[in-house]
Amino acid sequence: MKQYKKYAAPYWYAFILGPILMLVEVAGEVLMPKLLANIINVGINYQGGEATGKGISYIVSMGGGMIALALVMMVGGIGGAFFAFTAATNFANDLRKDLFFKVQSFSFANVDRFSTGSLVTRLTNDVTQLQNLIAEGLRMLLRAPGMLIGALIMAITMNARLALVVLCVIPVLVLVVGIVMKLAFPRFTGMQKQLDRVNSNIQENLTNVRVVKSFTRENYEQEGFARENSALRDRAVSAMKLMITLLPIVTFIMNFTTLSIVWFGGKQVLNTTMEVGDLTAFINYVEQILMSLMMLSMVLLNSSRAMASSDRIMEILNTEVDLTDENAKHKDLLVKEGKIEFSHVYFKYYKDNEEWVLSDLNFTVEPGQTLGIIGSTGSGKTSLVSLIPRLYDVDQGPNGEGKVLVDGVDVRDYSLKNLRSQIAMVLQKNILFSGTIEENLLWGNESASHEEVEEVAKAARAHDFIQGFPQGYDTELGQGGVNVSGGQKQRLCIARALLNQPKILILDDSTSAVDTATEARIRESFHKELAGTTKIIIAQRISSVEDADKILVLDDGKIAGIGSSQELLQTCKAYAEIYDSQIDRKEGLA
Ligand code: DCP
Ligand code: MG
Repeated sequence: MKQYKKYAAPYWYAFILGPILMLVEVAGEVLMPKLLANIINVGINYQGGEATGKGISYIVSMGGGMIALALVMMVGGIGGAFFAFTAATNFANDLRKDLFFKVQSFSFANVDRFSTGSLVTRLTNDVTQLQNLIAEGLRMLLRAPGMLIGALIMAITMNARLALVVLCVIPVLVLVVGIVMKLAFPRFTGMQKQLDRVNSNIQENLTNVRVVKSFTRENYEQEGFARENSALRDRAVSAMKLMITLLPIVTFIMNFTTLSIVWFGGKQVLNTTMEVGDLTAFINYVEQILMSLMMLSMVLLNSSRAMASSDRIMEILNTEVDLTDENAKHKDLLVKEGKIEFSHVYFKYYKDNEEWVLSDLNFTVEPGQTLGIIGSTGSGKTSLVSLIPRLYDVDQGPNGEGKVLVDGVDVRDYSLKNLRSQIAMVLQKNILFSGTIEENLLWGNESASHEEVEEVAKAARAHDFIQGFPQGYDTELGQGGVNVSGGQKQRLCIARALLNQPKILILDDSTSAVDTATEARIRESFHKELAGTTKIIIAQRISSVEDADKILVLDDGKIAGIGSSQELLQTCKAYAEIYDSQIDRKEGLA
């Protein structure tokens, strides 16, 4: 609750005015039957088949009062609803924005823990649940208790004996509503959880619709979705069944009460201990009392739904971002040279695991040099390079603190912004965003000119095929870059990374879909145009890294060998094996 305070604080006036204006409406509602009673009792005073009251002028003035009151009520009602919605929508807006920022600040490790579907549901549906509760709550907060208390007081002062009937009915009603709610609570919580599953299912299937189709799994996925979807329906129906029974039961109790009032009240009227107008008003008050109890129970019920949502929102807000630069010693330091040093580096993704993903890595890459990394899948290549821009942090190894140093400074001592702005990394699973090609390339550096964009496109050997499109650089890319080929996409991603003129460039298997001839030309332009940039190239093909200054052979998270291709052929058995297998294959194909 404390955490929500800051979202409510800027709109405090709406949070206060909403309920207060609703109270104005309630006050009118409670007064209305009294005025009606006055018209009947004093204005008409129908007795013995004749109206003996004060007559038409009194009735008109009372009626005028009722109209004025109705106007005030209308202003209160409209104003109250307006402020309640203002408060709720602004609260939700700010909260959603903060949640989005929070998710953006998540480290890779944080993101690994939530599914995308669940994050989307939390930022949309769960926030909406809270918003609805606030809008409803603010309107009912004073309205329901106000009406309950107001109507009770009016009823008791009007006829205390008759009010006893109401006082007897209230506990019965509270009991019925209580039982229904106790049964409904878990059903609503279950419904919300199931909604989460449906949303996750939709999310996953829509994002991966291509994979689903290529494996012709549509039927299977449809069945799966239908199952989750009907489970949601069943849960909604089971929750609603209770709510549906509640209303007729309450109506029955209300009718029964009205009947009792008419029975006892009618006797009093016949005995002339009660006036006809009072009886009419009394019935109105009884209805108001029972209605306000209903409203209260509805708010309680909805709040139980919103509480489940609130927990899920809090889970995001309370997630500790485990990778920050708060303790960085040199916040203003920029990466100038691009020297990379690994010293006793140990790393694993799940801290409870025994096995290290990377163990005891020691090596240095001088500024401007090219380091090739080669190794079987799962050997830890991607993990190794992720440590350089601090996508993950080094772990405490068995023999002391390991470190990744850039220009001789621990990467944890740079500000994240300064560190990452100088390190361009083309991820293994890279994606483009919807927008034009030029817009996508500008991600690397928003202030770059068109000439600069063309230059990097040429360096990445993307210029020619971009020119081949009818719209050239203004070609619209579909979401994720669906309308370019795999190799074209990789070259666009490389160009995007180059635009920032990074000190360190990391390519994680980024030319795997590019033909060898084009790849050789990309390497050639790297050689010419990125002479000062330190380059790390992860590849499956020996030919991609053969001419690197150094090649690092990774085997099961350990360095199996490091050196030039010539040296490794002599000293590293693992390298020689990969070399032979690939050269053999080439000859076999020839
Ligand atoms: N791993 C993990 N959690 C992640 C990523 C990886 O537990 N978020 C595990 C899977 C592997 C090991 O870490 O056992 C090393 O994974 P890498 O991605 O570093 O492996 P490579 O990049 O070498 O493999 P590939 O050539 O397939 O890209
Ligand atoms: Mg990898």
